[in-house]
Amino acid sequence: MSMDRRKFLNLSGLGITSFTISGFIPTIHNQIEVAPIVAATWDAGLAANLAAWKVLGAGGKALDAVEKGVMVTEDEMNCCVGLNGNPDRDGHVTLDASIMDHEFNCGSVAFLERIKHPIAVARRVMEKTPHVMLVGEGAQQFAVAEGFTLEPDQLSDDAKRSYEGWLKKSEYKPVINIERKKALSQLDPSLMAPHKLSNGEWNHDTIGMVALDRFGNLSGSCTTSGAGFKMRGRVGDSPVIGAGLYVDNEVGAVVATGQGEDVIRVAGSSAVVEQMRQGKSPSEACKFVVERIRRIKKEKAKDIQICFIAINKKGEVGAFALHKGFNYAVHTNDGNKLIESSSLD
Ligand code: SD4
Repeated sequence: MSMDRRKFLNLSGLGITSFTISGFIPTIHNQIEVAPIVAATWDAGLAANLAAWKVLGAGGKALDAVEKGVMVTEDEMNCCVGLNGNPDRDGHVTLDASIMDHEFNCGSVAFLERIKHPIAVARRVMEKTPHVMLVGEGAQQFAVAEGFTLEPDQLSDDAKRSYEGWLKKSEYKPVINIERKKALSQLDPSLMAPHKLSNGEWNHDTIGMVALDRFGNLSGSCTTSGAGFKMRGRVGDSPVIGAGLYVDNEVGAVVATGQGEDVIRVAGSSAVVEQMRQGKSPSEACKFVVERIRRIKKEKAKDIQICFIAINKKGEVGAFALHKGFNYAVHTNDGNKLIESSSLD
């Protein structure tokens, strides 16, 4: 069936006036629309999903939903995703983000400083330039030319405390969301406190979101402050199309979180999409690629976390992680809930 036919299937010619199949809703005009769905990484995904749902539930486009959704997390004071995140080892917060729509349009920014909403800049790169990716100073210049405000070059109080704690040892170890509480306490117990949220949960550096809209179109987004205390200039998987994010509207959309270097190594999100193309369910496809990473990393796999969430064209969502502790939020017409991901251990 062609993509256009899939978007709206008119049943009147078939003499059918009403039926239901999972994921599809007949409208009063007898046109089948897809039931929208959005999924986002970690517990912060719950709030992000609510913003995305304002778009999707009102009949809006997946692309708008995934941009608006993750902007909530970029704004979050208690969250490490945007400018409130942990700095690099020179004390500067540098941000990565990417966005992709249902027609292989994509845009990303990397090593971007002092801009509050890198995801919105990534979308402008996609829509207003002939390029896919802008980095560093050039990305910042573009953002300012597009009217984004240059925020002060300063750390949030929490990030400042974390950085001061890190400076005591200045030891470079990736501090990625392998249950952040544990990772930070291994590094230095004094780093724990700043990252504890008022509800006792621990937050993460990244949010990734995938969505299907009523037109049956998929989109995805990913935004991060990257690995805390990374080397200056380090770019992770999140802005790398095919690694941190990939969308093929014929098949599905996938987003990654965790140790970016190891997601890049296997072109992670694209690899998950290819597994869904071969017929695997979203969670089977995520598991397949997580297992591949574990094989590659051998005993070093215990030191990293890798997680994928995937959505397919039917609106089925799945996830898989290398280790326990990864959760993701899914919003459908039935509400918004947090799901504990399956993992290899
Ligand atoms: C990175 N994948 O920069 C990101 C980190 C992450 O929650 O997912 N943090 O490698």
